[in-house]
Amino acid sequence: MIDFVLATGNRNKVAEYSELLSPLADKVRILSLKDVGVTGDVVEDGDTFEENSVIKSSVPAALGYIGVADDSGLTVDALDGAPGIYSARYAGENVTYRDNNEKLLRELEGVKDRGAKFVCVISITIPDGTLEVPEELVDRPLSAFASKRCGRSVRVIAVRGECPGVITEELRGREGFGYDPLFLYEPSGVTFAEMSHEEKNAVSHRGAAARAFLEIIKKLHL
Ligand code: ITT
Repeated sequence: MIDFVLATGNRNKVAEYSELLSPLADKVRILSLKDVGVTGDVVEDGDTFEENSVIKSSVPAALGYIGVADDSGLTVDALDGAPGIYSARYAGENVTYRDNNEKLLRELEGVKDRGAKFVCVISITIPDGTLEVPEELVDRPLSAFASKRCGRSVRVIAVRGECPGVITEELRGREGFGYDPLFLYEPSGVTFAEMSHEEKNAVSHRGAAARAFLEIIKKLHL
């Protein structure tokens, strides 16, 4: 059994990942930051989803643990990709999902092109000596970035999942979190907030990234 420390403060993500990573349950134990004694917020000051994901997965890695994190967000075509990496704090610091949704609706008032996509980058940051990693899986620039942040030599593997959709004109549904009530998944004709966990995971950015991540984990000798 090997420990992965999931570096997130978002309880919804913990629930989604427990489900998504359940096929690994006999090999991998998922721990939280709290389980390894880390408290407090991580400052996400990267320029890309990839960098922010690695900034988070580097927190347990700096302590010698294998860190896993995701950075995710919504990019809206008519807003030049906003809110993007600022999705969690679109309407300001310490805002609610409702505040962010209301701001998005205001920004898109009268806008016809409502195309958008959800993006999720999962990164795993592996301190040297904890797990053997095939070289072809390693992202070199992100590994250098992470090693600097961790103050020790680490290797990073990163995967990206995306899901295209359309921003609705009003909130629809009560499931999920964040921008889900405004994100229409056109093939189903419903928003992510009108889907069950399973339905959302089957098509979502996080589901796509998690499946790619699982494939990669299978290539590691756990
Ligand atoms: P951690 O950084 O602690 O993991 P967070 O909520 O701050 O949790 P992110 O930095 O990845 O997570 O920000 C992602 C934001 O993007 C999140 O707060 C939502 O507003 C939005 N988002 C990401 N995935 C989403 C999803 O599946 N459904 C709805 N909104 C999502």
